[in-house]
Amino acid sequence: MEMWFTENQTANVGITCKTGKTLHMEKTKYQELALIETFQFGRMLVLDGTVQTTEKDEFVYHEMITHIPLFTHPHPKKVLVVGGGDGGTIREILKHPTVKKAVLVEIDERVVEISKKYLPTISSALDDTRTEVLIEDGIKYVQGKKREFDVIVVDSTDPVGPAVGLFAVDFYRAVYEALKDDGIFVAQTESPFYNDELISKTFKDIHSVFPITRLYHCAIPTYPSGFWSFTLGSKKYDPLTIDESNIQDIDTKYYTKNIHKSVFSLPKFVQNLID
Ligand code: AG3
Repeated sequence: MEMWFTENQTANVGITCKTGKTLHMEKTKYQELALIETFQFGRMLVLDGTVQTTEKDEFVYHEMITHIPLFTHPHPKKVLVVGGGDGGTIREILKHPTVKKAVLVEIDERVVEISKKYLPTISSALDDTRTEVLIEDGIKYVQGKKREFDVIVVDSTDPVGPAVGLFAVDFYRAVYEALKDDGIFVAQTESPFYNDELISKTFKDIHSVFPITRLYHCAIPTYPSGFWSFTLGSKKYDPLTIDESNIQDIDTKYYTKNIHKSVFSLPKFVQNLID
């Protein structure tokens, strides 16, 4: 018998993948967690029915949420990830030789544990000596910090359930305070096709806090519409005016020196969301 998994991405559209074994399934304190094998994308982490990451396409998201801010900052040393319990963002952060410390604050310890067990290629850097994993509410954690981080990455789920507070202007203000005077913030901000209002509002909110605000995009086959956005807020450095020849060569599959700036060239309907 063939088995298929479907995520309903909107009320009218879904993505369906042929599946092998279900390796794990549980209801954690915060959400339904599933780890399933798919034929097309390898192992897939699903939270509350939504695809979080897969072995085959995770590189796009994790590289793009990381290397755009970290190569915009000339010398990132201390980096915070809010969410991202699978560890993919931490793995990319630790490819930067300047980074001395990467703190991961994940609310759901089961995401970390299950990722370590079933997604070794993604979670590999969670045990690195430069990584500190804290199981707590990222919003509360950030509220207590002042001028501590060079870069803060918000690697959240969709803006429902535990992640709602991560898409709020109060949170962006707290992030601003937690960053050093030349700090940079980035958040995943969903699909321009399906989340247009969210993108407009988030951009406006982030821009009300950070003097430099930029939206960029990438292609992720397993996320809704396959076309994804990130919003960057910066106190000082502008990703569009850096000298790309200073970007060191690191091992990537999506990110390149040339796309560092080109991903900020937006299709007209996306540009319209933020004008
Ligand atoms: N966080 C963003 C996942 C959003 C996907 N949404 C959806 N499938 N409806 C990914 C976490 C990876 N570290």
